[in-house]
Amino acid sequence: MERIFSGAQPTGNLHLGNYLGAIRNWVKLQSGYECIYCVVDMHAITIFKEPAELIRSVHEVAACMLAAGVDPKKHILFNQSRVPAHAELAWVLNCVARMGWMSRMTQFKDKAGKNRENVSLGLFAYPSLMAADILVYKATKVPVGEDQIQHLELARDIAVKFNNDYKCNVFPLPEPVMLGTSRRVMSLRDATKKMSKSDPSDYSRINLSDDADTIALKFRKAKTDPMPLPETVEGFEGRPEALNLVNIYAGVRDITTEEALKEVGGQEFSRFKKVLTDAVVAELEPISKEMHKIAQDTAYIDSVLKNGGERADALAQPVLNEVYDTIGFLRN
Ligand code: AQP
Repeated sequence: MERIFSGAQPTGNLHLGNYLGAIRNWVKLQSGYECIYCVVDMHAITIFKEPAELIRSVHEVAACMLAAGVDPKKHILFNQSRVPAHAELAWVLNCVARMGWMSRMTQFKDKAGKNRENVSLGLFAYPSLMAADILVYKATKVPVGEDQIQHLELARDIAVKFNNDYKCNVFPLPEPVMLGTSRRVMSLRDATKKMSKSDPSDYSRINLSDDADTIALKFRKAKTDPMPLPETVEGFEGRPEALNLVNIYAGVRDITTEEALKEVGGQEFSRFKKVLTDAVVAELEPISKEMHKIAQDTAYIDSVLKNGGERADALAQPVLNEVYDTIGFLRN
């Protein structure tokens, strides 16, 4: 059976983009693949985070994954720092990846902005740790949102260079898996930017923990334009906010944008936003309730993550040993 790896950062509340772009697909893929899902706490410290806040976020993100339907018995759910092989392989991959490759990563450019000289070395090396996350399990499928495609291509480039440099075939090449219409959910305040945990405005995103009233308020305040919704997709030209809201509707209903327009095309935003709110609340409310319940029981979450970490470690260690043997590290 093919193996899947994917992760989410504990950097704040998970949002509708994380859910539609990644986590909902993780759940679907559980039938048909051997899945390893990870709360990537080592990635989260590339930008400073208070330790107590990091612990709270790891619990919250794990609770959300469990509430959404990740099955920790049939599959593996753990937090990254429990498995040292991620960091160990990342060092090897740092020595394979090229500075020029890393410098072209748009997420680094976006996050570092004008502050490039002062961001952490970890933020720059982030994609190499992400490559290690995947390759240390020889995972071949990686469900991600569109924003992570460039990092995944880099992981493939690193795997190819490792195999070529050491004249071996240690790493299979991982491929992205993107399902549904919500591969890139955009901000509710500025539809040219992706919906993100780190956006300073809470009105830019729908958090999975938001209640029905908050979701309704955020959609009421979402940026729109004065025209009614178009009847066909061509009518979205120059209307990114309209396209984003209709795509969110299509995403939660699990239908195409064209099918969504058959239902809501031509509606005024005031009417459509109510329809959209009802659809999003119907999808998120059960998850949000379950998430609040699970989040109360941190002992349960810790036991899931510990058990998952032990099982992940058992899969990762032989791959790391193979890498060390390949590159000539003496270990006996
Ligand atoms: N807006 C989005 N639309 C679709 N998919 C998205 N993902 C993230 N944002 C969107 C997907 O969610 C998964 C987990 O993402 P992550 O936690 O690793 O962090 P990220 O991609 O950096 O997302 P954020 O929310 O923007 O976090 P911050 O603000 O902390 O950087 C990934 O599969 C991602 O593609």
